[in-house]
Amino acid sequence: MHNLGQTRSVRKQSHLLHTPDTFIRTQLPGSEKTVVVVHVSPALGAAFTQYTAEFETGGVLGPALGQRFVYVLEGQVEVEADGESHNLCKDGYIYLPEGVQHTCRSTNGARAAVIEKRYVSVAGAKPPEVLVGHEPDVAGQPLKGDEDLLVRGLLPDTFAFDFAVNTMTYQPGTALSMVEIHVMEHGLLMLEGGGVYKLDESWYPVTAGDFIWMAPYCPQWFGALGKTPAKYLIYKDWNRHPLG
Ligand code: UGY
Ligand code: MN
Repeated sequence: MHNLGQTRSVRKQSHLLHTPDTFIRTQLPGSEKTVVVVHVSPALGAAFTQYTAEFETGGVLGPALGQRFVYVLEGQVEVEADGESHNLCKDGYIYLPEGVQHTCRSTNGARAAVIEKRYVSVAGAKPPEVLVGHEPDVAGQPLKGDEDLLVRGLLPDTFAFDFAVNTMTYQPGTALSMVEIHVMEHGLLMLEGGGVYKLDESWYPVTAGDFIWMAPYCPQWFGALGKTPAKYLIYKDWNRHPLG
């Protein structure tokens, strides 16, 4: 059924709201039985790409262009890298450095959020190695002392890494304490619950399954609504000099 041209999706200079009704599935070179929804890429002005990979039974993802971060949303993904095999289940994640040969396969089908970015090296910091984790095992840190807004940093905050991926969990009624405006861009996937996102001059109702891209300096604020916590996975470029 068509919806008479209505959608919550919006594409503006400073941000994109990408809702599931507008997702188009494509395939990437080297993939088998796996489709992707590319949410953001340099085509939109971003310095990274983020997509959702949907693996059928026995699906395989093609090679990365740059570093790759995989976060499992549903099902299981088996990753072979550096001669080791890692079995990731829901909320499991892996960081794969640029140039590391690997395969991502799902025996029984899965969905995963995938981020790729060319690595920017920095003098004095050795590039990172493969890192595997499970989000619920990461200790939540209150944001600016707010115990109702917990940030889980999924990657170590060291100069070896040129990006950060965090989850942020808001208890119902909790909001960012300020409108943020910063040089970093964001890729954000709503994992649970919902609320209102203010982006630039616009206010958007958002819910689990939505994706948001925020360009550098996009004014941003979020308040959680509803009776269950709101949670999102959020990428930002990090730890590098603004002149590159
Ligand atoms: O890390 C961040 O910049 C985060 N607080 N931004 C956001 O939630 N929009
Ligand atoms: Mn921010």
